[in-house]
Amino acid sequence: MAVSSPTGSVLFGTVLFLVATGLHATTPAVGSSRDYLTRMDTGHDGRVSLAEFQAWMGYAFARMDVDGDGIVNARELPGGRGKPVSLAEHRAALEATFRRQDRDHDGFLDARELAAPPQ
Ligand SMILES: [Ca+2]
Ligand SMILES: [Ca+2]
Repeated sequence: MAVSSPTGSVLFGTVLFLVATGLHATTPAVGSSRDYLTRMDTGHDGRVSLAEFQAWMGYAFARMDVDGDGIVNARELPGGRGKPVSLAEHRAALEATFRRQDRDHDGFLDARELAAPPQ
């Protein structure tokens, strides 16, 4: 699987970051969920583990944390406003999102679960 371009990754990661932090409600298009899964699924087993999910989203966090202080503050958020988010808070929010999306509670997100609206 080809690794996406940095630009595409940041765009995608930013969208999911916003979903994960509840700043913006976005329903991923069903047609693109397979592509999302392919990009996140670094183990190539057709599903996304919590570690893969957090690693992917952590990458987006790192890109957004321009000054590298471990906190994405309002200045660094799209639109320049919003509540500051620490990496620990971000990871906790990601885990909560992951658990909610994992409808069958098998510890992985498949394409269908990834495509589901935020729970
Ligand atoms: Ca920062
Ligand atoms: Ca699952």
